[in-house]
Amino acid sequence: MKLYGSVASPYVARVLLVAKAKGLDLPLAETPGGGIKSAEYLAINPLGKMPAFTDDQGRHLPESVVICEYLDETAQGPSLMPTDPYDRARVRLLCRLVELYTMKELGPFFRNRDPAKRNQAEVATAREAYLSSLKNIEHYLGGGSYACGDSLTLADCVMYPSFLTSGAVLAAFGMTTQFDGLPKLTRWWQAMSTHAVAGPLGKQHLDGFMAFMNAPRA
Ligand SMILES: N[C@@H](CCC(=O)N[C@@H](CS)C(=O)NCC(=O)O)C(=O)O
Repeated sequence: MKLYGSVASPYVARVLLVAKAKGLDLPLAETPGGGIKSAEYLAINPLGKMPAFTDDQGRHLPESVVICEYLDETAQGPSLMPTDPYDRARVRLLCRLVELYTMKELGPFFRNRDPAKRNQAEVATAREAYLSSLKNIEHYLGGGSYACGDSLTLADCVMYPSFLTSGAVLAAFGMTTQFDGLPKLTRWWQAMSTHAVAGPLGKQHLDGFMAFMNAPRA
């Protein structure tokens, strides 16, 4: 069993967080052929993105949330899905809101992170959409410490690295307090930052992401 990719990627970090929360040893592997667009890697993941996962039978899976669900269903350790069907739906919904809106709206910020080449109109539109995605997540968060209750679920594992990444990107735009006026997200952030497994994994991800952001570009 192995995971291809780098902990600097929020999509990879969410899978690593699921594995750690399950108590599963999931080693990170270098992408073969020198990168995610190489013929060797595309044979494993034709989407040409990280992560990709290979199970014990040598079968491959792309897409981080799909991998997270597969690990939750197949590995020993505490289930990361609630038992109540509505709560399960809410976990899937939160994962989807992060995926379809929050992370999508981060794209324009990431592309415009160089102030000298910034498209202000594109950033202004993304800012509205990004903040609106946060309000929707706030709406569906539960009343417990974590996203859906008082123990970790897949939603927490997907959300946490995503918001670490977005926090780092948005800081460059003066948006240093993502969760202002969003009490449930504020409380959730505190719980995640101090969680015994999520806290250290989150730090590892953020260190890697900052190194990636600060690396000199050609
Ligand atoms: N929906 C994918 C997104 C993965 C993704 O976009 N990964 C980035 C790294 S953070 C990547 O590989 N980008 C390269 C590319 O899109 O060409 C997932 O959840 O696994």
